[in-house]
Amino acid sequence: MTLKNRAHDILIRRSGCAAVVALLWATGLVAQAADQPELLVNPGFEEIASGQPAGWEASDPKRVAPDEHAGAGGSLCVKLDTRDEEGSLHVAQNILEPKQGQKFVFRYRVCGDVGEGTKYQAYVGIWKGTEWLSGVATEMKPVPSSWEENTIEFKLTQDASRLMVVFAIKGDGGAVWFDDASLRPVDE
Ligand SMILES: [Ca+2]
Repeated sequence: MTLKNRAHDILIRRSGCAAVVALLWATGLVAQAADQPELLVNPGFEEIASGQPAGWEASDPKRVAPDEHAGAGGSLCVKLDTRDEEGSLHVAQNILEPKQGQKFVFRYRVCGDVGEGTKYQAYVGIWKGTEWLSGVATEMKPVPSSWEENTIEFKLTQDASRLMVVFAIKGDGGAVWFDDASLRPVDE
C-alpha cells in the first residue's frame, strides 16, 4: 500500500468511526436538542456553497476552505492556512437577536500544524448593532497538534442584539482546522 493510499484508508476509517459517534450522540440527545436548538448554521462545516463553508464568512476565500482533515467530524471541517503567506485569517458567523439574559454553551474542536509563532482564537463577540460590547474567550491560544475539544459557557447579560462566533488564526505560518462548532442556549 502506498503512503497516499494508506493515508486515505486511515481517513476513511476515522470518518466512519466519527459518523457512528455522531449518530449515537444525535440519538441520545434528541429530546434535549429539541429544547435547546443549535443556533449556528452549518456548525459541522459539512455544507459547501460556492466552494466555501455555507453560512460562514471567510476573511480570504483562497486560504479559508472546507477540508477533509483526518479526524474531522462527519466528512469536512474548515481549514485556515497561512503556510504560503503569514498574517491573520478568520471565519465567522453572526447570530441575530440572541435572547438577552440567556445562558449559552459554545463548543468547538481545533487542531493544527503550525510553528510556535502561530496561535488561534475561538470566541464569541457580543455586539449592540455595530457597537462592540464584550467578547467571550477572546484570548489567543497555542494550537494543539491533535484534535482538542473546548467548551465555554457564558451568560448574556448586556443589551446585545448580535453575537458573532469567530475562529481566527494569526502568525508566521501554518494550517489550523476547526470543526463541530456549536452555540446553544442552556438551562440554568
Ligand atoms: Ca465536520
